[in-house]
Amino acid sequence: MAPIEALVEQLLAGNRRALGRVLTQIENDTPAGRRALAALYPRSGNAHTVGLTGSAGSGKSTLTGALAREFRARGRTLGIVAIDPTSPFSHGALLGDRIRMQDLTADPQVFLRSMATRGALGGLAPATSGVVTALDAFGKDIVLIETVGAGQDEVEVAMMADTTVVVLTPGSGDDVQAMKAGIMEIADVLVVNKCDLPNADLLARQLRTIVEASRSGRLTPIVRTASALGEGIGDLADALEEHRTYLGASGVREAHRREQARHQVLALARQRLIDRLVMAQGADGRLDALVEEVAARSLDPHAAADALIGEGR
Ligand SMILES: Nc1nc2c(ncn2[C@@H]2O[C@H](COP(=O)(O)OP(=O)(O)OP(=O)(O)O)[C@@H](O)[C@H]2O)c(=O)[nH]1
Ligand SMILES: [Mg+2]
Repeated sequence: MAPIEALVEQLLAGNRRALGRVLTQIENDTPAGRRALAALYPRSGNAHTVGLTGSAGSGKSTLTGALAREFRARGRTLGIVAIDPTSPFSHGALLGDRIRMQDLTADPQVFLRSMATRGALGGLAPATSGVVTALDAFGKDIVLIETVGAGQDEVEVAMMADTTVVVLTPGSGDDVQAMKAGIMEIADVLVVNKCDLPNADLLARQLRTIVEASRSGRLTPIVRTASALGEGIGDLADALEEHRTYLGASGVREAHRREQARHQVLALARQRLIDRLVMAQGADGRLDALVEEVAARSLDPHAAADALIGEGR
């Protein structure tokens, strides 16, 4: 058996080291990584995938760590994907509760993978969905995905997770505006974090008004937490489990997964087409020539793009 296939077998048998090695191949998008994904994909789809998004510093990492501990206390196994250079376990020690955090990092039922964004435009590394698939196929009950607060990645998170959590904090004024601008569409659960700070009640009330005004079907729950203090984490875990139940009972999950599949296939196809084009046109210098003309204002960008894909001109 080829090495990657053997690793996939070991992964499916529960070998953490094999999982780690397969993840590296998937992250680097190697041919072996693609073969691994092809083998793992049919074995995935059982985990509850939960994406956490929100502005920088809103407490996503602290919340992820606290949630992981809560779910472990409920007997669930976890995969955690942190699209972030910092570990979710490096924060949240306001109470000096380092011992429990060490319990979590040492817990064989928790698998944490940190990924760099590698300068991709959104906050999600391109290989994230593959990493989530592998953790899912490995048999984790829940996969938590923490993104960097890049503003543009919310939709990408929603396209990857069963349940999307949007984390807001009091006193960061633009948050409510952002809600109106469409975060509401992707939020399955809203979190007002840092509830120990002033104006948390005000923010929660504002959100309630927006949620009720834009209601279509299910009422988006608003959960108050103070992740660094471990407050409200049980309520958040309850809200996530309720959403999972709702997805299963309503048929919404199938519709959502179909939408995700379409998004993913098109995104990958788009990337492949662009790569192919750039490789072909870049090789004979045509791309560079067009770029020069556009930079010199002798050709407009639309005409250059048409020329690049072989239309017009
Ligand atoms: N007052 C207060 N501070 C908190 C709370 N939760 C987190 N913080 C603090 O907020 C800061 C940011 O927390 P993180 O968990 O790193 O936030 P993040 O959203 O992951 O940050 P980025 O990944 O950098 O976007 C840290 O200093 C935390 O200690 C809370 O409940 N109350
Ligand atoms: Mg973080």
